[in-house]
Amino acid sequence: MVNPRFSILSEDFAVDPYRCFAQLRDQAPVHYEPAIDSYFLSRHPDVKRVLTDHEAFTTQTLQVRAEPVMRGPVLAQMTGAEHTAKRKIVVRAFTGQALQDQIRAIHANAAELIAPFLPRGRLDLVNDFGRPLAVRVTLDVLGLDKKDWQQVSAWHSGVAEFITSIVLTPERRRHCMDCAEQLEAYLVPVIQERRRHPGEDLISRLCTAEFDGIAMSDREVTALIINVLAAATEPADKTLALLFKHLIDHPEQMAQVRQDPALLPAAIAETLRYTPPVQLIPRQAERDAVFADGTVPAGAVVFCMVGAANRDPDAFADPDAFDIHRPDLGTARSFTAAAQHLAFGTGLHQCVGAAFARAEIETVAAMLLSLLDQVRHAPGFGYRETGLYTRGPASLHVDFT
Ligand code: 2IO
Repeated sequence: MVNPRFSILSEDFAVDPYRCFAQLRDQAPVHYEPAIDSYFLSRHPDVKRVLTDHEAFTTQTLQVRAEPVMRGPVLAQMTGAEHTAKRKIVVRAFTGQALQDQIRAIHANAAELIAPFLPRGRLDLVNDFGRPLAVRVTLDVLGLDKKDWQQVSAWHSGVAEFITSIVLTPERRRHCMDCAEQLEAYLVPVIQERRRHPGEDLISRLCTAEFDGIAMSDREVTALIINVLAAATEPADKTLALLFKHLIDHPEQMAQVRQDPALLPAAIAETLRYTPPVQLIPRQAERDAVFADGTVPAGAVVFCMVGAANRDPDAFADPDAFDIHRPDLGTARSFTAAAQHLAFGTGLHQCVGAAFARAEIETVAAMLLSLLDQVRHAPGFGYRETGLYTRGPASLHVDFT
């Protein structure tokens, strides 16, 4: 038995969830959390089953977890022909020529943001660089005005807090809703303008695209813009900082990646497996579901624990080691539907931005590796991660040159 007082909501778990995962998988693979009336699944095969059995486990819970701040239905809520058509519209906006243009924007943003820090020899990779970069790249992709980035960033924080919090006080809920309402009011005139004068940006594509005769309403475009804003921004700075943290902590692997940049995708894939920035994926049980360790009742909310599943010894050998050479990683597959790690989810609703995410982290990491010679932890700062739903370093102070 796991300590009966063990809780996902405890301070202990928040400080370091990774040290609890083995016990959860072994002794409570279907862990019930009474305070929030939800089930937490930690085994790789169980998580995979929940994410691929779409009949038994639906995304209905997003109606309360996301729709209020998204201001409409997101892609993950849709099913059938509508889902297929609209997913294709979004996929197109994030692959092919569109992706090539986005890589140029990523490059330009990163170069501009890093420049002032180069003479100083020190920066906080999360707060000085990663977070502003993530927001600006997303704004460029969407075709929104970068001069508004601080305002949009503040609204985004409120939206992200809503979808990623496990418990929310009525005051915080009000704050998040205010952010979402103001963001919507900012976006509606932009959408109307792009419908009249479409450009090459993502908002224009969402406004004008049609697939099998299916196009999007203003409400759907708004929801998808906020969906993309959150999904492209929230995990990006975390992944970048975690990649550098792991490479700094494993100097021999850092040296290998510097020597052979072709290893960078493996380093990114292993970072996503080892420390996925999105730790939880919610689903709702359509009917009673029996697992080896217990039953999840119909209607219950189920959280897939991606971090725990990615370290299941049934899926990866020596799972608690960071190893960019691990034979079971499958780097090329790692950013596709065939991925063994579950950082992008799996099944029908697997991340549409996986190729974009890879391009973003790869472009920026390659640039930083060549600019930040001898990058290492700056002494005296300590290291702390925050977040249960999305999780990453609170800061990452590094010295270089
Ligand atoms: C609102 C956690 C930022 C997504 C959700 C339906 C968002 C959806 C995810 C990721 C990252 C977010 N869920 N991306 O887990 O689009």
